[in-house]
Amino acid sequence: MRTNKYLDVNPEVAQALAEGKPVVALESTIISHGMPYPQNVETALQVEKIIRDNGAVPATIAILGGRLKAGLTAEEIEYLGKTGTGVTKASRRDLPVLVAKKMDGATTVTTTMMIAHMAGIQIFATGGIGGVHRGAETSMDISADLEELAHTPVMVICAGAKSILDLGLTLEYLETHGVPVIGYGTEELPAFYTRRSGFRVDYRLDSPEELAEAFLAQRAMGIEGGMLVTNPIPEEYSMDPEVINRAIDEAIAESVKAGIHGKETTPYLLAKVKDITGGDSLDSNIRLVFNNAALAARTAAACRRLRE
Ligand code: PSU
Ligand code: MN
Repeated sequence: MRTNKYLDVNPEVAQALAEGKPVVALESTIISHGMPYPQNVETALQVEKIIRDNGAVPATIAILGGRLKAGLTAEEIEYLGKTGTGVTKASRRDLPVLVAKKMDGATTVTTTMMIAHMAGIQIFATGGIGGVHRGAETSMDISADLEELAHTPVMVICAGAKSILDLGLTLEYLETHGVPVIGYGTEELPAFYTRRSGFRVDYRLDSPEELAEAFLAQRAMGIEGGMLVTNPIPEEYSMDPEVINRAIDEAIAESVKAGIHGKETTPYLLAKVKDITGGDSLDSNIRLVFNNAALAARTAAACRRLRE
């Protein structure tokens, strides 16, 4: 925990942390840049409910008026969802100026991990992480999320990564930086919309208790960095790999043609894929986030039991 004068932990989250109760962090770029309004707000509120139903307290994270917020009100979530891409997508490099200038920022996996750690929250659920983009050998576009996983002691529970990324290079990068990549109930890295990618994860673990044991061992040994848990989308919501991969290829071709680069790339590709698949991908996206939220809450509860 690295608390500081810019951090506001909401009272419910602060109380849960003080009592050692399970808390799960959630990001806000998925709200502002990852989904359209109003589904983004509905999803964010439903995710919080799922976390409560599974025995933990949700802490959605964002930067509002220069304050680092751990735990948002429903009104604040509505504001972020409605403002959408009008809110700055905030990665590690953005924090100093956003805070100094009292601006708003939607937190990515990177900044959600940072602020969760400042608040003392160890478990974080999201949809997908950033990674090494296809063509990174020339663009050098590698998400800061991977670097954060290498340094910040937070468990990130996601549905793998979308094949807008080069999944093989993403795994290589994580290996180099010492980040354990766990498959939840699978030996294969899930590819977000689909359960399979053709790439193997480092380890398969099968229960929240096993996840908690591995994470607490990492902490007890003082090993720097976090842990990536990849949880496959439930079978009934997974997409036809051919359909989704064709949509992704088309989205990438359009982004190249339109000259999209830098931090715009990921939001642009996500929106294009959604347009091309006519909203089917949005439905899958929502379902997999629900699935990750439930696993995160159960894992946070398992961490608590193991600590007692
Ligand atoms: N991938 C998704 N959905 C998302 C993101 C990534 O499937 O919403 C968001 C997350 O906030 C992630 C960020 O941390 O995009 C990565 O952006 P970049 O590739 O610019 O680092
Ligand atoms: Mn990038």
